[in-house]
Amino acid sequence: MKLSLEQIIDFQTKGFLIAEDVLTDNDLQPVIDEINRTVEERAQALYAQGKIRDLHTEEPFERRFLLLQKQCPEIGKAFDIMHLRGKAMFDFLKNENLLDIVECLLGSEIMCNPIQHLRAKLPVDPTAERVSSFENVPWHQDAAVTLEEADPSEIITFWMPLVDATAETGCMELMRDVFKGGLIKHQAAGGTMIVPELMPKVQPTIGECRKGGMVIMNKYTPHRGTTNRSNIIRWSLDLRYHKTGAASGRPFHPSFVVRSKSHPDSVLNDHEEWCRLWEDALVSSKGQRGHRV
Ligand SMILES: O=C(O)CCC(=O)C(=O)O
Repeated sequence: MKLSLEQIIDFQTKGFLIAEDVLTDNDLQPVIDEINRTVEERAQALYAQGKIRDLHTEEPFERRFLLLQKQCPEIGKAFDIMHLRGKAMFDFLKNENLLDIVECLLGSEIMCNPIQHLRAKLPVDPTAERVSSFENVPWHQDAAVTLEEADPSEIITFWMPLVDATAETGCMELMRDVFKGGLIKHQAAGGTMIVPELMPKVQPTIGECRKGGMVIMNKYTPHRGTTNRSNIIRWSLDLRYHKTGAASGRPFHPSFVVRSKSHPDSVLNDHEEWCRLWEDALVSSKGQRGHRV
């Protein structure tokens, strides 16, 4: 499926686009199955160590991890793409339906950017002392989580919920048109965020997006993740892509070619090689600054 001309113009004028029904269950289910398998493996290991008392095996994808986390937060440790390095996730990074959309905006020479996350946004806990800025991401522009080397690069974010993302479960909130002004100063305190006094005076758009859809964002579009006020986990993926050869903003982490009309052989199809690239990079990049602030 391709984006229509209207959708492309919409993205280019507002700085974001919510494209519904672009991915099918066939695209997403292998990733969900793989996450479920990891949850099961970790739950069994923690159960064997006596850290989990109830395995909640009957609970669905949207609930089980939450019920396990409540018993043992350790289950969520390093629960992200580069640490899990699953085969289904690797395949999804090159998913044809996803790349057809990416190609509409970036052309046919595309690299997967290493800034890529799987997020399990848990329902808000009113008794918690601290809110994680990974789960409850404050107002920011994605350019602020890249290094200056990527300033000339067009890096586009493709945010995809694995369950319906609504105002209740937690979705993107975005500011239209603001991207035209470029980078706004960010601060590190409270998670990388736009300096509060510099927040644009723009009425934000609530970016509800059903499973199968995606929120596509310019790297200068201010956005945040809203609080999950439901009783399910808002699982999502946020992936980024850039033109082959452009700086990724994280030179010490692996970018790789996912589509190339001119050099189809350059596409990385070897899952084990991708795992090796991440394993090496995670060791050699320890202590490296990834955000600008
Ligand atoms: O998933 C979220 O709630 C926030 C994600 C986000 O801000 C991003 O992908 O840049």
